[in-house]
Amino acid sequence: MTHSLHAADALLPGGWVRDVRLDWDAAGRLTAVRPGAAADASIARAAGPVIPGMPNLHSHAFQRGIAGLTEYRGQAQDSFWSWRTLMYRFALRLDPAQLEAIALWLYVEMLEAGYTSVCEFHYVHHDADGRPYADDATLALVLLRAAEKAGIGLTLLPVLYQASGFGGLPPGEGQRRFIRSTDSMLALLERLKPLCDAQGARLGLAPHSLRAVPPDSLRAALAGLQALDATAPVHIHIAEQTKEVDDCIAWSGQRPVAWLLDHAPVDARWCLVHATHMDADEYRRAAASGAVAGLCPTTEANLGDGIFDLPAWRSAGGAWGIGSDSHVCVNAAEELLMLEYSQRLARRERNVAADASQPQVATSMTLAAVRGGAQAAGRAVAGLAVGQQADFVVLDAAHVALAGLPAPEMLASHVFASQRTSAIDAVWVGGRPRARRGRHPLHDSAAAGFVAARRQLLNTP
Ligand code: NGQ
Ligand code: ZN
Repeated sequence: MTHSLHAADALLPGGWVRDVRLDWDAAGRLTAVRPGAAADASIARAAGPVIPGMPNLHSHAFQRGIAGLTEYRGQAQDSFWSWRTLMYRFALRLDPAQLEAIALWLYVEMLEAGYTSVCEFHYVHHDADGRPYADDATLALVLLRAAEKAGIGLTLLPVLYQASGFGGLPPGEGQRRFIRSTDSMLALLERLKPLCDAQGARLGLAPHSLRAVPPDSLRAALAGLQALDATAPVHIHIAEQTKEVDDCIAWSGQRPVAWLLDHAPVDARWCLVHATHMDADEYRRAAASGAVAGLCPTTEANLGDGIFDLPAWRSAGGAWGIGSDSHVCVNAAEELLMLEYSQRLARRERNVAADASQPQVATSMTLAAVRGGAQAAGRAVAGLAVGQQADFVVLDAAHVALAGLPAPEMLASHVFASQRTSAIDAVWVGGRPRARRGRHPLHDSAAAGFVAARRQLLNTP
């Protein structure tokens, strides 16, 4: 088994470096990262620039099954909320085998597209009637299995979901598969903890949103998590839609992010997913809390959420990462492109997410998103540095979009000018090759399983 790689160009946490030798141990952790290393004929050479693997900080695996199926106007004004109705309908039909087929293909796609780990925000817990499965962890186990088969790193975030709106409004029928008491959530976490540990997965908790989790439950669930693992990640959807902001103000007199900062111990363990609609004070306070902003640019565009103010967040020192969320796009490079382009469109500027210390925008964004993604994942996946996992992506230097360019422009072309084709040669997770020449070994079988599951689901009344 290979434990070393020579990269003519590698993107280390501080920037691009020439002639880097990477060494890792049998557990897949980097033990040495040596710039200026002499090429050694006995060590494999990367086929192009080596960049850190991207953690995907937000995924609802099952939604891969409806990607592309809600792109029609169903009523006079389609919105996030009408999309959600269609998505719920789909969630009600899913069985465990279908979820497994969808998740396996999704994770294969993620690996081929440069994501080396994923935070799974998992909220379909029960059977179609809303009753717990005989083994209450059934669908969580499906996700653990799919991640293990594909070979992607996992942070599993079981979701607490109890209400349909602020003030503890009772859940709707369409939400019956999501609903759990706080005690049953804590029992689920206890059951999952050793299984996650055994797989090298991290277990955290996701209160779905302030809409779905009343304050008392939020407090009790966080206390239970604290007892189980005081450093476990906590993810929450927040301030994604303006209606959520308005409803939160009507309920509490405060905007959602301000409310959360005042009522929960938000710190670096937290990932604020979307956080699209914040005022200037919230940008400053949320960034200062140390929490990661979980940006999902293509889903946020797809659902008409609004535009996150990245310069405000960056200037407040905020950490951020990217997620593919509803999976209308499963491609780390395209998320970065969408994020930067939304800023350009809103501000009529270029290269917004770069600065004097790192003027190459694709480089600057990749490094920031890896750092923030690793923090949100609660795993040692923060890039090419000793002690981190050997999770990396080798760009294809022979790809037409990249050939003959310097390494920073190769990454820029991968992100901004690869015409939606992949410019990835190989993807490694924990020191093991998961995709070669852009393909995962399970590509064909997982794709066939996915197509069959989706066909079944479309034919289910
Ligand atoms: C979700 N998805 O939980 O899947 C949400 C929609 C909600 C996104 N926000 C449901 N992208 O927020 O109520
Ligand atoms: Zn989400």
